[in-house]
Amino acid sequence: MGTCAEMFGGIYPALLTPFTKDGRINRTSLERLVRYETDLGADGFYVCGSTGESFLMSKEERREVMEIVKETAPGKKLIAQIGSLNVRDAEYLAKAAADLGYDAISSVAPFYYKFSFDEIRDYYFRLAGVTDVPVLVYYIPGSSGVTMGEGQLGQILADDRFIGVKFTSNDFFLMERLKKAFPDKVVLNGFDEMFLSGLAMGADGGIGSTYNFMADRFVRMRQLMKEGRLAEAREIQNSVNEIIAVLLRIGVIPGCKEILNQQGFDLGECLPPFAPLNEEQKQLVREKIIPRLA
Ligand code: MN9
Repeated sequence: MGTCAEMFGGIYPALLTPFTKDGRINRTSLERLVRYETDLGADGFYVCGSTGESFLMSKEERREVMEIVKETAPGKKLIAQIGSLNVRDAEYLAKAAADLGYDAISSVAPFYYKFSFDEIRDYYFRLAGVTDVPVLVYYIPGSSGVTMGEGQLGQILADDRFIGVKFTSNDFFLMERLKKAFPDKVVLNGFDEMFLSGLAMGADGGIGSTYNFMADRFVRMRQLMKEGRLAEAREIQNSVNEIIAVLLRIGVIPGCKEILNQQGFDLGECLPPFAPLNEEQKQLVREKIIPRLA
């Protein structure tokens, strides 16, 4: 079987969710997107993450996305982000992931109410107990507001039901400490613009928004790093970061959707409260990003 690091190491797009004009899930576009990213070399998919706008969706919509992806990506490693402040919704989605045959579930830490660490740990253990599907901790302090230290994350990771962590933080010291303490668990880098830093500190791959349209570049960087070809890998990181710098100005998720829309996909717009991009922002995508993807 191999370790969790071996089984789950790889490149996972944090899958975007295409919506129709009236805000329903666009099945045709979702299937096409999953196939496209498979062709770009994705090892699997992180379904209903932040990038998938899952915190703006109902549990039924999230289940629907999980089902479509499962049908469209046979043989790919599938991780469903089921985290929700409503723990009953999270449990419903954990069961859905099990029914659909997902390889892992993942959850952001419970946010907003400033829960204690004991409450956060109990939340994770509760979700791990709902089904037999193993769990990937989603550590994203910048968005969730929940910071955990090495000892705290370690308490969760020490449990056999946890396969590792999706690490969306630039605290690479913490990443290194966790990987050193748990070499067999998988660490997946979360910030695309710092992908090489993550690999250098021990990450086994990554999960990212921008992999939706350039997974191939991350696959290549990972391969080059395995071969010790840092200078070539950094050239690709530089090329990727020219694009991400623009995306950070206009908004990453609406921006990723706009890139793919301009490439002929029909992903629609983000759900409110995300605002639609204005003409100036679309122009930036057209002039500063699309030519760099050729
Ligand atoms: O999945 C993503 N994080 C969030 C990880 O969406 C919060 C990243 O891919 C970032 O969007 C990206 C830009 O900062 O690195």
